[in-house]
Amino acid sequence: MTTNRTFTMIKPDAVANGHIGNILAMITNAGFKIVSLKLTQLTVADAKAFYAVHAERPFYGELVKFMSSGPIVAAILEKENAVADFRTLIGATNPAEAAEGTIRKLYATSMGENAVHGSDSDENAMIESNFHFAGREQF
Ligand code: YYY
Ligand code: MG
Repeated sequence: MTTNRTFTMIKPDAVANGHIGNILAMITNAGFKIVSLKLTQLTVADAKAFYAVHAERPFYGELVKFMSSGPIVAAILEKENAVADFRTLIGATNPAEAAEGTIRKLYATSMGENAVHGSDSDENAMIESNFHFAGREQF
């Protein structure tokens, strides 16, 4: 089932560096509608659970530490073909490899601190959205 929705986080590096407004503008200018939005912070336990799929990877500890280190913006976005189009808008995981004009190219600090998250499938978009937002917060 395709939901035409994806889930994103503006990560602690981009929030700390003052990029919330510019990143949200890029997202809406690219045709995404914001259907849920909040400034929040993950606990260590939240970050471990959110990234549980990466638990065996060598970068997991750093990832959990970073993602719980400061406030993030969580959002659910709606657009036709949302998951794939949003991955295109954010660019490659490693900002050094991200295409010109992508959010990570413009705003990421490093591979680990790469400014934004984007869901990788419709199924994960739904799981991640429900992790962060109650049903009554999803418009
Ligand atoms: O989906 P995406 O965020 O582009 O990458 P993932 O492979 O899902 O990894 C999640 C997250 O982990 C990534 O955004 C940065 C970090 N990471 C890392 O620090 N080092 C790696 N070699 C791979 C990923
Ligand atoms: Mg991923």
